[in-house]
Amino acid sequence: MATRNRRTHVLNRLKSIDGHLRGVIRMVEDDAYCIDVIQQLQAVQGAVGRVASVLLEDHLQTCVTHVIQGNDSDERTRVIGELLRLFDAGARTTSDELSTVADVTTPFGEVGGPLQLAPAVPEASHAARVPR
Ligand SMILES: [Cu+2]
Repeated sequence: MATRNRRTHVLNRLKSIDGHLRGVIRMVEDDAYCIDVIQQLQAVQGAVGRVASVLLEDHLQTCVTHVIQGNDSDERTRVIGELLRLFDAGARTTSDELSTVADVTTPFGEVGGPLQLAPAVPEASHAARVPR
């Protein structure tokens, strides 16, 4: 984490996501319609992913750049290996999910941006639900 500004930015985003997730918890406690809950969870997932992207960009701009410009080849190999493992883990995750790009405005504030669809939910769990 390079700068205090960036750290504050990330913390503010995480606190916003925390508030959003608490709202989803309230929806479940209030027995909200399944699809509404899932849409809010997708919005949370998207927001979490964007925070991860901010952190990755910062890591590339600071730690990785520092190591690449240095003379320690072992450290360079280590940092590149870390990034490759991160990339592989992300590729495995996203290939398991359908993804789309959409903007979502939520009852808990603006959470627009890329949206990942959750894995399909068994039809039976929706059978007894009636939309409000
Ligand atoms: Cu870093």
